[in-house]
Formats: sequence, structure tokens, C-alpha cells
Amino acid sequence: MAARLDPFDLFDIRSLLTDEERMVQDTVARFTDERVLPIIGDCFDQARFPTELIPEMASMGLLGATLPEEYGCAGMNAVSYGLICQELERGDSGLRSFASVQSSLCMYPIYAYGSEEHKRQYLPAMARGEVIGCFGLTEPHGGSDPANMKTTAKKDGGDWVINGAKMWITNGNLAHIAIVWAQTEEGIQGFIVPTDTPGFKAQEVHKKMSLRASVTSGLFFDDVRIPDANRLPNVKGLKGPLGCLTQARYGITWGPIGAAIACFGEALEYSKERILFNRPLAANQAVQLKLAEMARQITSAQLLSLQLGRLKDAGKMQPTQVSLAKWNNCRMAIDIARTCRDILGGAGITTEHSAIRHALNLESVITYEGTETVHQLVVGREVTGINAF
Ligand code: TGC
Ligand code: FAD
Repeated sequence: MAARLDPFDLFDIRSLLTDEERMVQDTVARFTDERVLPIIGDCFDQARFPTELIPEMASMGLLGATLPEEYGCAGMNAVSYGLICQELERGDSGLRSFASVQSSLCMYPIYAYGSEEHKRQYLPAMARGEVIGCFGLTEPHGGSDPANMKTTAKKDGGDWVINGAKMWITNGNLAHIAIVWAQTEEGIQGFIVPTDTPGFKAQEVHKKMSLRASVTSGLFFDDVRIPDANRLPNVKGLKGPLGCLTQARYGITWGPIGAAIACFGEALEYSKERILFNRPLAANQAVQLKLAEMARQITSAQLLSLQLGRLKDAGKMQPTQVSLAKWNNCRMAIDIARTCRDILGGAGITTEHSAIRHALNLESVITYEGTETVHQLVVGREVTGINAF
């Protein structure tokens, strides 16, 4: 009889990875198993982001992982970055969120749009986890339409004066610097705002039922004055922040695969051990159909993200492809998490098991970085040629 397939890798995706990619995945997987999983349920209960893990994540090269070594970063490829996101989110979306924001939304714009001084000043310290960043794009009146930006930056001599507010900002109360997008007379521009600048305030969002092991904040700017040297000089317009989102959304296509695998693994074990009507739960056709569906969905998502990563490494990835994969993989994961919660019965409603925590987290993941509807409309625009926004 042929050897049984790995239920978490039915199409042997591992064999498509390079030795280096496998090593990255194994290293982060070990970190998640040994350092994240033992504490993350309590962190979620206590609404606490485990800041004590930041130095370890930094020492593994997980912050700004794809940026060049000359700036103190690990110089990994896009597939390795994706695997990092997958393994972190197998622990919790909050850990992956932290790494996404630091890497793709803060270090990337400094690298892509910043001056050489910006890169030398910030990137090595951010890779070491000594300087934490947050990314302020969304505003309270509507995140899906960032073109309608009300936060302004007005030139005053050699300075800029920023006024306005940003909402739902990951890492807001942890951050030493905020990458802030503001409307100027020359269109939207990005600014590096040290969070100790007078007039800047970060206020943590409480009562969250999702991403509880992550810091989410509102940012308020009341005549925040910064020098022109803090402006990102190499981009103007909405394509600046949207370019960062493409990087982060790419990573997010991988992350929910990890969350789905965590839930699937837990429900698989549980359903084999739980005896109901004199047989294991997993012996029922109705349950096997659910588990088989999960394996199918996970396999499809893995293939989608791997191909996306190969396209990205070849410099060919298109934003519409990222939208399709973000939509598909978030939908796949949230459906799996909810079904796993159901398979666990009453036991599924506490954070002793991970399904409800992942399901709740994925409510944010399917909303941030472009809601499911936004990504559907991006794909709709591509296939019809008609802009429905
Ligand atoms: P449009 O006005 O047509 O385009 C403006 C310019 O941007 C370019 N562009 C892109 N560039 C790179 N990547 C993309 N994905 C891009 N999409 C557009 C475009 O070519 C154009 O350039 P140019 O040179 O002609 O000026 O804008 P649009 O119609 O394409 O955009 C509409 C829409 C709705 C898709 C966009 O506004 C959008 O994506 N809205 C959603 C906003 C969003 O995702 N916000 C996320 C905030 S950050 C966050 O949630 C972090 S959570 C992180 C965590 O905790 O993990
Ligand atoms: P809205 O834009 O008001 O959307 C409300 C509803 O309307 C949604 O269902 C949407 O799909 C729907 N909708 C919108 N347009 C259309 C349309 N044309 N047709 C049909 N339906 C439509 N932002 C940052 O800038 N930085 C961060 O670090 C960050 N971190 C976040 C962390 C968390 C935990 C969360 C929850 C959000 C975070 N966000 C961040 C914000 C996030 O990007 C926004 O929540 C998201 O873009 C949606 O914006 P909104 O919440 O204002 O919803």
C-alpha cells in the first residue's frame, strides 16, 4: 500500500521549496511551537501582545526579512517571507500582523520611498526590533476609500504641520515611529513621525473581540510639526500607500493558511478521539466530508500562494493576483476555523482550543488590508474592464 499523504500538505508543496525556504519554515515553525503556542491563549484572554517575543523574532531575521543585508536585514526571497507569515499565523494572527506591519508597511516604504539617510537611520534598528513602526492610512470616516483622505500636512517654512486622525492602527501604542500618509498640496505624501513628537497621541482600542493579542490604536495629530527631512521623498499619490499594501497583502495570503492548518489539525485529532454513538466522530461521513473539504481548500490556498510568491520573486506579480489570493485564502481560513469550532462542540467555544481564537482573529484579517468586497471588486474590474468603485 502506498505511503499515506501528509494531511497538511496533500500535494507535497514542501518538495517545491528550496533547502533555504524549508529551513526558514522549520525555524519559524519551531519558534511557534515552543514559544508562541504555550502562551498565546492566555495572551488572547488577557488582550496582551507578547512584546517579550520581539527580540527573538528579530534575531531570526523575521523583521524586514526580504530587505537587503546592507541594511541589516536578512535578504530572503518572497516565498520565505510567505512561509514566515504562515508559520507565525499558525500561532496567532497577532504575531503575523506585528511582523507584516513592521516589515511590509513600515520598513518597506522607508526602503522603497525613503532617502539613503532614512534607510541607514531606521532599517537596521527596525530589523533588530529596537525601533517599532506603525502605518497610518485608515481614517475614522472610511478605510476602504483612502483617496478621500482628510488628514493634512501643510508646509510651514522647512517644516510640515500634520493635523487629523487615523483609526485601527496595528502597533499604534507600541510604535516609536509612525509612517503617516497625509494630503498635501501636491497630493498624498508619506511622513516618518516619531511618536514622541508634541501633538501626537496614540489611544489603544479596547473591547476588541478579534486580534486581542495585538495592539490596535487610534492616532491623533494636533499640529504635529516635523522637518521636511522626515518626508518620504520618492513617492507622491495614492500609489505610495497602495504599493505598501501590495507587499503586506502578499504576506497575508500565506498567513491564514497557517491559521487554517492549526484549526484543521486540532479538529482532525479531536474528531478521531471523540467517541459518539459508539464510534469516533471522524468515522461519520458527514464529518469526513467537512475534513476533506478543509484539506481541499488548504491545498488550493497553498498552491495559490506559492505560485504568487514565485511570480513575486520573478518580478511579475500583479496587484489583482494578490487581491484574488487574499480574498480566497482569508475566506478559506475563516470558513475552516468556524467549521472546526463546530466539530469541537461546546469545547470549541473556549480558548483552551484554538479554533475560536483563529475564527475571531480572521474576522479582522478578512477586513483589514482591503475588505473581502474590495478585493472582489478589484478582480471584477480586471475581468470586466469596468471600475465599480
Ligand atoms: P486608483 O486611484 O485607481 O490608483 C491610484 C494609484 O495607485 C496605483 N495602485 C496600486 N499600486 C500598487 N499596489 C496596488 N494594489 C495598487 N492599486 C492601485 C494605481 O496604479 C494608481 O497609480 P498612478 O500612478 O496612476 O497614480 O486606486 P484604485 O481604484 O486602484 O483603488 C481603489 C481601491 C478601493 C482598490 C483602494 O483604494 C483600496 O485598496 N482600498 C482599500 C484600502 C486598504 O486596503 N487599506 C488598508 C489599510 S492598512 C491595513 O489594513 C493594515 S492591517 C495590517 C496588519 O495588522 O497586518
Ligand atoms: P469601511 O470602509 O467603512 O467599509 C464598511 C463596509 O462597506 C465593508 O463591509 C466594506 O467591504 C463595504 N464596502 C466598502 N466599499 C464598498 C463598495 N464600493 N461596494 C460594496 N461594499 C463596500 N489600517 C491602517 O491604516 N493601518 C493598520 O495598521 C491597520 N490595522 C488594522 C488592524 C485591525 C485589527 C483592523 C480591524 C483594521 C486595521 N486597519 C488598519 C484598518 C483596515 O484597513 C480597515 O478596517 C479596512 O480597510 C476597512 O475600512 P473600514 O473599517 O473603515 O470599513
